[in-house]
Amino acid sequence: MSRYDEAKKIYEKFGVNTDKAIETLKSVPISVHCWQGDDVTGFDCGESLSGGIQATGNYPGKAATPDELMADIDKAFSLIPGKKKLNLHASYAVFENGEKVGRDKIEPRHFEKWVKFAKERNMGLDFNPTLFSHPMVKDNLTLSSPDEKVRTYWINHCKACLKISEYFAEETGEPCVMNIWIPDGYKDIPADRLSPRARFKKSLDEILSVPYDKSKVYVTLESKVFGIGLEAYTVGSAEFCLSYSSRNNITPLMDNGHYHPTETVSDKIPSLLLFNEKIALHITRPMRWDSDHVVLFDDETREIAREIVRNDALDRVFIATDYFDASINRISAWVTGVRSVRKALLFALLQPDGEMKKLQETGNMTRLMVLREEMKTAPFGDVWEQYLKTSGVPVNYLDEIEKYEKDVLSAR
Ligand code: RNT
Ligand code: ZN
Repeated sequence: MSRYDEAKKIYEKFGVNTDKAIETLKSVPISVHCWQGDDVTGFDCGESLSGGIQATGNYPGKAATPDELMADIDKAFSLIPGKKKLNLHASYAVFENGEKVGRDKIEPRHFEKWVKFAKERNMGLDFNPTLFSHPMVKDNLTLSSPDEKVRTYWINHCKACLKISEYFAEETGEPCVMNIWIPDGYKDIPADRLSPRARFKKSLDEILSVPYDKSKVYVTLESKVFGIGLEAYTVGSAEFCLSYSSRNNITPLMDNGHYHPTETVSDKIPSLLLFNEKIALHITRPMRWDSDHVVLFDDETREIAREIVRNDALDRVFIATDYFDASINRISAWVTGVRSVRKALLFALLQPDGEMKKLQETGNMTRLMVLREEMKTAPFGDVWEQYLKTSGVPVNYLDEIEKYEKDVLSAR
């Protein structure tokens, strides 16, 4: 009997069908961020990374052109199992023949190359306006700036991004999630916390006043607690973003690096599911701050996955990754992180949730604890390997990446 067959039997004893878990997992899309490939640099204006986020490290071989980034994405995606979408930022616009336009004037045609890339790979696209790393970010403010010129510039940018998102959805035949995140905030204690938020609110109203096809584009709003250099005050706080989203029927997005260290996104998921048709996630790994470390198969990633799976919400949660490590091979970082999310989802699909819920409802917390611990050492690895094999990707991915590093990356 193969290791998988034995594992299957063991899980059966817990009332868990491993074949079914594997099949379910295959169709769950994960939106993979393009920005792991080049440390969030983009191609449009050559400014260094700002907005209170940081990619640290200088591992050689970083993608510097659209072609390089696309080749790296291909390499990474060939080693990542399951259905994928590609998540782009506006700063990844491809300007050709010496043309260059401001972010307030970008058009679908500046993303034609990406659409072609996605279509050839049968993949959907998600999108993000880029409100950082740009000279029009004034005093760390964009949509909440007191300077009307600055605000208008970024409002027009977001409006342009809505059009591009619609274009993505139409071309790829898959809905596009467009996520708005602004870095706006103050390093030190502000004199007025209300006015910037009032301006952000008005700017969002203006952006969303443009009609767009809500069955094709899901606008999400991402909150944050603080950024580097913006420690005292963040305009787009959790309360602001949640309230705005629910009042305006857009989708809230939670990034698990954006909360106080003992808060967990896993605990927030069920609350949001009760009040929203859809919710969105940026899965990352914060280490002491919003450090955007590569996602691992750790406790909180598993708990996030479990809240999605046991609440039967796989089709209600837009799952995306968001991390950037420049200190290790970037392609390996990509693959390890996205595989970890998948692994967590498989782990979640292999839990006897019905039994566990019953134990909780009947107050048998002793047995619940013991069962939870027992499931941790069930032969998960064998089911994971079966999933990889039946998804057409190798179990070991590093050899191939090391070869790619030698042949391609080291020549850059
Ligand atoms: C920043 C947010 C945001 C960015 C990306 C690049 O703290 O998490 O989602 O990481 O848009
Ligand atoms: Zn994020």
